[in-house]
Order: sequence, then structure tokens, then C-alpha cells
Amino acid sequence: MEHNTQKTSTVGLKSCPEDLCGYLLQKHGTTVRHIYEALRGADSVLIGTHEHPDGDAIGSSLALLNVLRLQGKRVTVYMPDPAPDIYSFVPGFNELTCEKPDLSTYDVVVLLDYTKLYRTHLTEQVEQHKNTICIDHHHGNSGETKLNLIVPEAAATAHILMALFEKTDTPITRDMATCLLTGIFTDTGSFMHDSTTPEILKVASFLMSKGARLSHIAHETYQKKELPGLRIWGRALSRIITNKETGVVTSIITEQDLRECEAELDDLSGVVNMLNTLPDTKFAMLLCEYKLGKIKGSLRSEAHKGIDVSAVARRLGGGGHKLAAGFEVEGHLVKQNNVWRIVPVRKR
Ligand SMILES: [Mn+2]
Repeated sequence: MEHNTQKTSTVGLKSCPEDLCGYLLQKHGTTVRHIYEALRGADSVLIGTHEHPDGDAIGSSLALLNVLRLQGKRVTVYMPDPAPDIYSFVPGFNELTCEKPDLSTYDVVVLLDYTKLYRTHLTEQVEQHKNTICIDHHHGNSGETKLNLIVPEAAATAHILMALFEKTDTPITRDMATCLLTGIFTDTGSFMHDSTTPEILKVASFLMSKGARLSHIAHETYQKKELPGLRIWGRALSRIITNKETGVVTSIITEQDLRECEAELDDLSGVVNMLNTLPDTKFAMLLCEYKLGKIKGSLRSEAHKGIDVSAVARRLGGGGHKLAAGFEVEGHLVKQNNVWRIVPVRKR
């Protein structure tokens, strides 16, 4: 077999004979070098990510934790909310903490996949810290840290990390491969979203060759449904509201639904994608009052529909990607005269 030995642009770090995904960082050479140097020089690193962490937030954070630990550094991964149990198979899961860290005791702070600083629950501390790094693939990230590696072309933050590890000649262990593939698998909607390119499948294939088990990841994250999950899906699917004029398909989950089904917000992951499969849907929206007075909205569309749901989300104070976005609002979901409404939280 003939190998492609063409050298790609590097930053004085590794030049891969076969560029797996290092090309993602072509425009970011200086930033990549600075990130590499900052991490190399650090004895302690705090890794942060977004509230309601998803597979990419968790997989990326733990991939980086595994790398930095092997280099003998003191590393903590802080999550504003507990990571859902379905990710307990991801190596390092037991080390995730929701205990707010004191950032001044860490040499470097790395924030992953978070879009907006407030979603890390660390805004003030990050603004005061001298060595902060952002690695994210959300185009809504405005890069408020010292070193910003924002690559919207990447399918997941784990994809950017893979490129970074490739460029810095970081050996990929089996644990790291599992972390990275979990991030990529979940952020591409189990390789069904528009972001599933031939290139990302090559990355997945490489990670499998390093020991990541795709079937296991798929089973743990998507196929394994517990009773509360099935019950809450039933509620969501039984409450679909279609609007023929706008093409918007909506469903609602109240706080009472969650309690009655003994389900959590995370059990609903995937519902909004299913709503979007209805014919003639422009985009789908799931509203869930996941905690009294706190409503999370999830938006999905598909490439051929020509809708940018992140613009919708931004109008509601959120953000995300063109085809997958979200927002949070305060209020209660209440049905009045057969119409679902968001009513303000009453001050007692
Ligand atoms: Mn992501």
C-alpha cells in the first residue's frame, strides 16, 4: 500500500506523515504551540466544561485528564452538574467532581466544549486567572480566555483534542481512545448527524485501532434504556405538537412528568432528534422544566431544511450549532386552555 508522505503544516511539533486530523489546526499554529507550551510547563491543571455535561464534555475532559496524568501533573476535572451515570464506563469518570475548585491553586485552567463562560460556573475565577485556555468547536464561543482554540469545523471538542494530540505527538492509550470516541460518537448523534464526514469516520477508525470499543460505547450511551427513560420518552412522544404553518414540532416535559417517571433531564437525550424525523418538520423543539422554574429548550434541524437553530437559540439567550442548539429560560410550563405556556416564576 502506498503511503501518503506529504508533510503538512506544523508548528514545530510533530509533522504527521499521514495527517489524520491535524489539518484542522492549520490556521491555529501559534495558538497550538502556546497551548502545548503552557500545558507542558504546568504542574497543576484544572479542566472545566459546561453545565449539564454531555458525552463530548465528559469524553474530552477525561481524555485530557488521562493525558496530563500520564505526564505526572496534578489534574482536576470540575463539572458544574453531575455527569449522567450512562457515562460511568468512560475511564476516569469516578474522578469527576462537582465541588467548586479554587482556580488560584492551579497553574493552568483549560475550558472545554462550553460555548459561553457562564456555563462553566467559573466566570469570575476564570477572568482573574492568568493562564486560561479554551478548546471548543462551538462557533458561538467568543474566546474570552487567554488562549483560544475555537475550531467550528470540528465535529466535537474531542475531535480538536485528537488533532492536538496528533500535532504534539502524544501517544493515544486505550483509555484516551475510549474518551475521545465517546465524545465524537455522541456529538455526531451516533454518526448520523451532518457532521459525520469521511474524515471523522477515519478518526473513529483510528481510535478503534487504539482499543476503543465502538459497540460498547453505543450500547452504554444510546441503546441502554432504563424504565424511567422509556417512561419519559413515552410522555414526550405522546405530547407532540405540530404546527403545519411554521413546520415547528414541539414537545413538552414538565417537572411533574420527571418526578412521576422518576426520570432526569438526561433521559430525554435523543427525543428532540426523533421529533425532527417527522415529515415536513423545519425544526424540532423540546421544552423541559428540569427543575422547578428552570426550563431547558433543545432545538434540532437537518441540513437540507435550511434552518439555523442556533439563531433561534441566541434570541432566547442560548446558543449552539446550526443544526443543534439550546437555551435556558426561567418559568413554569403550564397548560392553559389547551395551550402550553411558559409562565413566570412567582416570587413568594
Ligand atoms: Mn461538543
